[in-house]
Amino acid sequence: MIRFDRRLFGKLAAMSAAGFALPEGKSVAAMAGPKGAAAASSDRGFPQGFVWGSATASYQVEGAVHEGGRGVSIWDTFSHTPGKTFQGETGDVATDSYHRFPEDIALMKAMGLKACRFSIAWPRIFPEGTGQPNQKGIDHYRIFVEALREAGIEPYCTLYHWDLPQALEDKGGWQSKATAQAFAEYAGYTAGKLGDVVKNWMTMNEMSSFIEIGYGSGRHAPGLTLSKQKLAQARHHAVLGHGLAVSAIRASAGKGAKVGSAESVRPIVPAFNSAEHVAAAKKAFVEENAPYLTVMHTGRYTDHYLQKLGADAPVFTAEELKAIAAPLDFQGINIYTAEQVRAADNALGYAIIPKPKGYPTMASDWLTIGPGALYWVPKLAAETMGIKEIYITENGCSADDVVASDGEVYDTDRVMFLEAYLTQLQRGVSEGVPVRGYFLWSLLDNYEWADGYSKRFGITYVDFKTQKRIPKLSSKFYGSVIGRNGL
Ligand code: IFM
Repeated sequence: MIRFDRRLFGKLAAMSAAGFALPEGKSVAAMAGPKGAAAASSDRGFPQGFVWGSATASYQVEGAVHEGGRGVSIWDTFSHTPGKTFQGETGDVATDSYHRFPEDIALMKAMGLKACRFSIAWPRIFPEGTGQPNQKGIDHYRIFVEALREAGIEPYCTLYHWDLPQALEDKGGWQSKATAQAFAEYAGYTAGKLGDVVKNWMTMNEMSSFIEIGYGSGRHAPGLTLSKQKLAQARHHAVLGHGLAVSAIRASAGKGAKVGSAESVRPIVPAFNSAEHVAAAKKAFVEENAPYLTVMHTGRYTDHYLQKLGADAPVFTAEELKAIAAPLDFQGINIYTAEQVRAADNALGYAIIPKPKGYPTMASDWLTIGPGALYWVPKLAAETMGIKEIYITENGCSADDVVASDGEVYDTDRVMFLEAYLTQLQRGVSEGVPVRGYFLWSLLDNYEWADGYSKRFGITYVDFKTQKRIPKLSSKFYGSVIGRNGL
């Protein structure tokens, strides 16, 4: 039994005043009940206007790789190279969303989504990466974005989600500073053409993934395993491309444009909530994200990062650092896993705890479960880097979904995952962590890069033979969260 507690009543009133949703529209007074006893806790609501969305990316869903004047991307080349992807699968067709987007938008609308995060394929706009733009590419995205708006869904556009034009890779890709400049030109051009219908722009998705996996381990396109020095330089060119693009978008997108990025940070969480582990986690967050988020928000590489690289450190100028740290309107953060950190008596003051054997994962072996990251990561980003507006631009999981005999998909494991993560997000938001929205990865099962179609991340099941879409139990769960603006 919940007893009446003046502090709880005060907290409810304050939350209500701050715009937090109470269950089913109840007022605080109504909640207090006839004798003043609180009937239920309202601690599970989100602020009014919280942005609920889903996310996808061009190469993972569009297909139609030879249509609309699109040029070749590094993922076309890589996925068609034998031995690079699961069973040689490619994104040639994917979920065919280039043609089927009206159906996808209808799914979003049925769920009550307020926003859609999608990406533009650079080779659809500049088939050769630079030079002659392709009007058909702009037309395609305009039609898509207008259809979203028509459905009452706000577009959030990412300009680079890994499908680099092959022509640029042939000239060095992210190893070359010219790619950073070409990216800024493409970003500025596209924002100029679509700025009247798109207000929220993200430069790049997960620099840390496309550089470290594409040019470091070689598991992703373009499949290179560079030396330490060349890899450090490629990282620098990626953050530089981001910074230059921020200014280019601002110059061309027109009034009301908001600019950010979507980064996959090292998802630091303290071993548990104690003063010493939290202090260690703060140090770790800055240090472990040194080449990406930290330099973007502080305008410098940390001493430790540069010392560790020694002679392999990137070559850069003060002017470039200034460009990289161009102020953002928001920071998008993609979160899947958590890295537990403890206080340590070493030069850094922290240590990352290796995952014990048998640590739980979802269907992808890298996807260890760590819901606390949705509380701690945005909190650490706000507290250590002063970031004032955050979106969770990706969160979700793979699961071994099957269609049941009644035709439904009961992904109770994904529902459990999402409920646990959203609970931690709500905890942070209710404490004032400045997260303004959440984009679930992903609307649809889609092409999961080197894993091909073997890993399903969607809240909508896709039969890749027929392209039939089946909303999973998790899409109904997500729809109910959106509908009540809370858990
Ligand atoms: O599918 C990817 C996405 O493209 C980038 N973030 C992680 C997702 C799941 O692996």
